[in-house]
Amino acid sequence: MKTRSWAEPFKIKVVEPLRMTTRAERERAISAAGFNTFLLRSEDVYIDLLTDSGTSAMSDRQWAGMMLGDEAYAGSANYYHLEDAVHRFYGYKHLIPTHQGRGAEHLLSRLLIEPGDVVPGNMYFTTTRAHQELAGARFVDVIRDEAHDPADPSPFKGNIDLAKLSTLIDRVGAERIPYLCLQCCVNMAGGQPVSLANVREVHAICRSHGIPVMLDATRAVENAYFIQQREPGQAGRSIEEILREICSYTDGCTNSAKKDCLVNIGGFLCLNDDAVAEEARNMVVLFEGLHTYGGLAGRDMEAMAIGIAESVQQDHIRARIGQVEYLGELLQRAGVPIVRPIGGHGIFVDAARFLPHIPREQFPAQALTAALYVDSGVRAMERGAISCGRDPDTDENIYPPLELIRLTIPRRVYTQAHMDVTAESVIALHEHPERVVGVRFTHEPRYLRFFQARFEPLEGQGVLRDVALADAGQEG
Ligand code: PM9
Repeated sequence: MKTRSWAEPFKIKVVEPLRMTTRAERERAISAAGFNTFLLRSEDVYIDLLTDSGTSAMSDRQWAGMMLGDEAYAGSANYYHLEDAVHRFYGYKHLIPTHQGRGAEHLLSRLLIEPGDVVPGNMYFTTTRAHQELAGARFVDVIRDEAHDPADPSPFKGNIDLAKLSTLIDRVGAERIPYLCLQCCVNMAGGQPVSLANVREVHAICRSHGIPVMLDATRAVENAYFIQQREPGQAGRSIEEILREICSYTDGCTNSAKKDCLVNIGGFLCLNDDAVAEEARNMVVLFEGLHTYGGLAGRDMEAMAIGIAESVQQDHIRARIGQVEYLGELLQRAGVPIVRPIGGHGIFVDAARFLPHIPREQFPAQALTAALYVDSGVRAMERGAISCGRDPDTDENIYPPLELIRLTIPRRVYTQAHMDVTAESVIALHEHPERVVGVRFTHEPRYLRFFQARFEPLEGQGVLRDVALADAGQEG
């Protein structure tokens, strides 16, 4: 039987007009932004694929929930709704809301890490590692090797390498490992999921050494979908069931609710241990707010409680990942090098392969994000050496194996036509990659430099030469 097309499981009730810009306007805008897409004004962006964080469209039910905000300082009804949703869908015992994910990471790191500790995890994430390091720990990557190879098609490239984990435990001793950080749909690897079998095995190893497992549940729902689709024996199970099972092998989680949970702001820390939760509830008042709001308005917590229930619906998650796959397949068919298999929240273009003429020291991924913006007004994000930062011991730039740009798809925001326009621009650049010019730093902030760094192109004509100039450059 011929496969029938599918469409988004919603219709559009409110629209936000977009501004089209000219190439000259975009050249001025990116130059004023120091060739860093984080420093652009959003009004100068046509299709915004910077991030899926806080950029979702909320449903009419979530907006209705916003009107039910109970803005009492203490004991808001919305906190209890959120607690019910977290208990039901994630299953943890204690909930501490935070203003966003890094608020939860900050609390967890301060609570559990002693200076000199080691935190293993499946590839670093920028804010997570920064908080671990600020608390005095060193992050050690124990992800399987295939995660570092953009072309490797393994279905669960987020998996932890159990041999690497055991070797690390033997080398540093379990007492130096305050917890293992297990990330779902590993962001810097291309949104690559972990398998349920791997989570189970990691749990067993850590348990035998008394090491807690802390989940970064930011994209756990998307991870549950990949388990349902790709892992033998999981096809008949619901997303809700799989999500609960993932969480059941862990001792707590940090969560940026700005992603899977379909809200524009919010996060939470969950813990099963009563004593640690008691300390976290005490500490949250120092940094976020009272333990029943953690930096959020009541209405934000209500929208989150409703968003969590919507996030696990099969038709939602299928369409969400389906849209990412649609864009990825357009690019793959045109021969654009992207991370395979297609991951959860975006398409990650292999900038090192895309721009072989730009050496790593000239930051090809940073240059490509700027050039893409100049070409079409599409805003992407660098996910390579700039994001990775400097080695804390040597202060040298780290050049991770993956030098990527991320075309991140906000949830329920863009249409298939937006994906077509995006693909056309990436494909046009890929036809003449020599047009893109490398960049160097003009300003490098100390923490999480990718957010606020400034650059300049290595040649005077901007970051994207036109075709005639590029040809002349080739000849010369
Ligand atoms: N992720 C993202 O765009 C937003 C900030 S970094 C550009 O991918 C994970 C896996 C994340 C994440 C944020 C956070 C922090 C923790 N873990 O941004 O503080 O992807 O809510 O969450 C971003 P917050």
